[in-house]
Amino acid sequence: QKKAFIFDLDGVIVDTAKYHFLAWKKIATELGIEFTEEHNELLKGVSRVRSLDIILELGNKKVSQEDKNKWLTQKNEDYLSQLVDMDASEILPGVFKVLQFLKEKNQPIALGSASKNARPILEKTGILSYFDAVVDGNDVTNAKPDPEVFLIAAELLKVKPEDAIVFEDSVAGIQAANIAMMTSIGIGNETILHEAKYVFRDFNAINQSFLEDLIKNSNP
Ligand code: G16
Ligand code: MG
Repeated sequence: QKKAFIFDLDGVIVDTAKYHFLAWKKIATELGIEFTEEHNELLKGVSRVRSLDIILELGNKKVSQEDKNKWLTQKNEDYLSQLVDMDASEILPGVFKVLQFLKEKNQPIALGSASKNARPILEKTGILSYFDAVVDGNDVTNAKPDPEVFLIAAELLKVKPEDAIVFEDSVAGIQAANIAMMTSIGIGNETILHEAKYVFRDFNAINQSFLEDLIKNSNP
């Protein structure tokens, strides 16, 4: 039986969610907008452009397109400056073990990320070769919770959406997987990710028999 295993990037494979947060927090502060970790949940998995709009909505603020572009550039430069020294140590716990296991079982693996910086991150951390397909923010027009990114990934892996399994740390990403009729697996807090079919604290909490069942069963 062949399934497709689709991994989100930020907050699932690498611990970059914190860098996104810090960069947005700085901008919110400059704009005089309160921005907490709780607000930040709304931004996870969401495109850069939409993220800025959400922050402006939170602060009831309107700015010109020119200013928006300025903030977007600043956000990305700040974020990228955090990634300069990035290496395999930024890979989250248990990720390698799961990728390795799926490879041994000949299961196709894809990346499904909203980020336009996904490829350099996979390269820097040395895990690009695990992925049979990479779909990121440069390949889609509709951001999560739209399922486009995951549907393209399943198509590239030549697997039906019902046979795809998605690992996600964001509410928007879980919703996208559910809309696509894929099996959604939340990585993180089970209260925040309650819409997911399963939730695990991290990949170390996922055992091999659970993965074997996913491979064997039709959409459980
Ligand atoms: C990620 C993050 C989001 C970020 C988005 C765009 O998505 O979760 O916080 O805003 O990508 O990233 P960039 O500014 O690098 O293009 P994912 O889907 O990998 O979690
Ligand atoms: Mg994410």
